[in-house]
Amino acid sequence: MPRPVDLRSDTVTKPTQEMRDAMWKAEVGDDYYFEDPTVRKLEELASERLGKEDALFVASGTMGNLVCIFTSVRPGDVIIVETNAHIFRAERGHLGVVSGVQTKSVEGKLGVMSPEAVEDALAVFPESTAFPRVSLICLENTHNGAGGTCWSAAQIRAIRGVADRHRLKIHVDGARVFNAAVAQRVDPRVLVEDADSVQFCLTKGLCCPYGSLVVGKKDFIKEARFTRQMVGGGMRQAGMMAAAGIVALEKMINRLEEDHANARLLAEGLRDMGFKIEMESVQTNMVFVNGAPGESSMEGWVAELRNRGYLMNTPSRTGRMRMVTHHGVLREDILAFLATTSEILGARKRVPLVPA
Ligand code: TLP
Repeated sequence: MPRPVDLRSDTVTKPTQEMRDAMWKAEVGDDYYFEDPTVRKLEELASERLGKEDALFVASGTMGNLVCIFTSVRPGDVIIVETNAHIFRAERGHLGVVSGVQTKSVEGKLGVMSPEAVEDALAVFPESTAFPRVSLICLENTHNGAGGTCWSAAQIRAIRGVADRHRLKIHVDGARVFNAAVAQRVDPRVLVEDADSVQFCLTKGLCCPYGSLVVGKKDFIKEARFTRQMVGGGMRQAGMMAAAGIVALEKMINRLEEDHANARLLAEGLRDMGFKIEMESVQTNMVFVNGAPGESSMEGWVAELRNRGYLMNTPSRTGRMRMVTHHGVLREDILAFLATTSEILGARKRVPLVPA
């Protein structure tokens, strides 16, 4: 029996020993009074790493996106989102509930919207009395629903051109922006220089137990701090959590490359066995499988893997399923996973698992 491996998400990563030590020893204070030195250190490090004026520590990616969007819009505004954007599909509707915005979705190619498609979407809202104001374009880098795919700096620059022509702001949901930077071998600053606001998560592949950061201009972060307070996100001795974030930003980014290599190994191995995988979408630490080989079913395969101790997502109604590599998944685990899959498929040829 191989060791249990969790391929559901990179959110399952656990704090490293170095993080636990840093948390234990963290110097703390009441952040409401700006007296937590460790939170301040993390915010300074985040703004420096992303090349922005200031940063704000928030509870989660969802809170980071919510705070940025609420701070950038007025109720009734329209925001442009990609069809499968996380903020639109998977954040319990805070866009409507909290910010009171409407969304105009634009279909991207592997999650990347073209400037032409964004222009077309904007054409629906002329500047005239009856029409709502469009205020913000949201990008997701990496794009989770599209497969963990990357926006390049040039693609973002093209959207900046559109935003400038229409006087719009750009928000980047950069939950995994360091994966995008590592995969493209660029400084993360390059990927966010055209954004007005960015949120990134410490809790995905970076192994932290808690938190995201919002970065932007000083005035924006000042307003964002009020929004965070409004949604109950004000913090006290949060330096305990921020301490892990500092270790993440200093030590955990370069190793994301290993996760990407493992995802590639996984995708190629499954493709070679006949699984349906859009290889173009395998750019970082995610592999989306769109179908099992031949007569076998995704459900049957996943059930067999679960019986053997693998933690797997449930395939969607269309049979699509995401697997994510991270700090807790080694190259040997991927090789064992592929060997197990091959064994399951071999057995299935003799005794069909799922009746026809
Ligand atoms: N993504 C999670 C979940 O959807 C639960 C995952 O497993 O991938 N933006 C993006 C692009 C995200 O992928 C996520 C979380 C968030 C925002 C929200 O972050 P949290 O979970 O910290 O609120």
